[in-house]
Amino acid sequence: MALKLGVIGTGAIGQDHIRRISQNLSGARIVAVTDIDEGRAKAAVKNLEGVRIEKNGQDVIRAADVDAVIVTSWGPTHEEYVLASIAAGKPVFCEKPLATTAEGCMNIVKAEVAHGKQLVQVGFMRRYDKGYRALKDVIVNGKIGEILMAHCAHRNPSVPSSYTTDMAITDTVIHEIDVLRWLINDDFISAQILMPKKTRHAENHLQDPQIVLLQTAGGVRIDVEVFVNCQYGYDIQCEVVGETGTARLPEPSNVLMRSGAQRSVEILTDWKKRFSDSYDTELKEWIDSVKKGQFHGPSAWDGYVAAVTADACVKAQQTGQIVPISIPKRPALYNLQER
Ligand code: NAI
Ligand code: ISE
Repeated sequence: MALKLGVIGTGAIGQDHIRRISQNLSGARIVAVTDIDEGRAKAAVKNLEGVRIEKNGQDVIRAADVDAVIVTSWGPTHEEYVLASIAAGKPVFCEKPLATTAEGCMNIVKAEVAHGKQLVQVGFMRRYDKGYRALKDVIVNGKIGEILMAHCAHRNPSVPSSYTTDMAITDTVIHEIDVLRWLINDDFISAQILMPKKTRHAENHLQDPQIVLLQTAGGVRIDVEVFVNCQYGYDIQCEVVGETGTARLPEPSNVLMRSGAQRSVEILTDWKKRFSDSYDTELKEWIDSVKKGQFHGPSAWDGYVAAVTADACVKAQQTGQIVPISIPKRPALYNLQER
């Protein structure tokens, strides 16, 4: 039987998830959507049959025919909708960030622990990317020995003028924070940010690029270059260095062209295409988990740890200091989760 889904927020990623659930995946169908911009909600489902437009997110969550909820509205609205889904006992897939503050994420963790069963998954889709999964396989199977360091880059061609310096962490590097913790299977203990020479392509108020330095409890050192006005493309790099070798995230496969005395490969320009397969796998596995009632994906706890780490990075941006990160003991509810 198809799982019946309600979607809150039909902007860029909401529309993309609606399209993939309706066209690429089986096992679920959208029955209700909402957006504060009603026209956008209507446009998002204009080619789908039998989808209702609800007045607001709470109506989507309450609806008797909605088995599970997808939250793809703006970050500051996530906490309210995730808490309401838990209160209604409905599984909820929430795009990152789980909440915009660590305190908000902790409210969700506490509500889920009180409920006694996992219901929440956070949209950290890189854990579903074939390349990152291959990298994890190399690490877990000891193929390059103990991990010592990782060198990463997260580059976007450009960002809107509303993008601020802290968003380089909370909106962008948050993906590296989660995926590196998952790859290395260790929590972070400190963060520091270095500010290189600023690009002329960034707005006056935005410090771009930045270098984020993280250290894990086991002593692994990570550097992430975040450069959101790099102009040339959407480029995600990750190289892990172990005691006996190194392993690098594969490049997206593209045709190698020889033309005009050049050898060239296209570089993608947006996150939608770069992680398209990962989003498919992420939602497919989430739909299967909801049906089985067993969750393996990024949990509310992972959302909380990412938020605590991001807060430390933002403090490091503001102070120029090395900021310690302290993660409390993980509640037993999350101990069985695959890491
Ligand atoms: P967007 O601005 O394109 O879309 C958000 C939509 O939510 C808008 O249509 C807006 O009208 C609607 N909305 C806002 N408040 C609402 C409310 N209370 N009820 C109903 N609708 C509401 O933004 P985008 O890029 O789609 O991002 C949405 C979320 O997804 C953000 O949290 C973002 O960080 C995350 N995201 C995750 C990505 C990933 O790679 N996992 C990629 C892009 C976004
Ligand atoms: C965006 O919100 C995302 O989540 C993308 O995956 C990320 O690469 C981009 O930098 C963010 O702005």
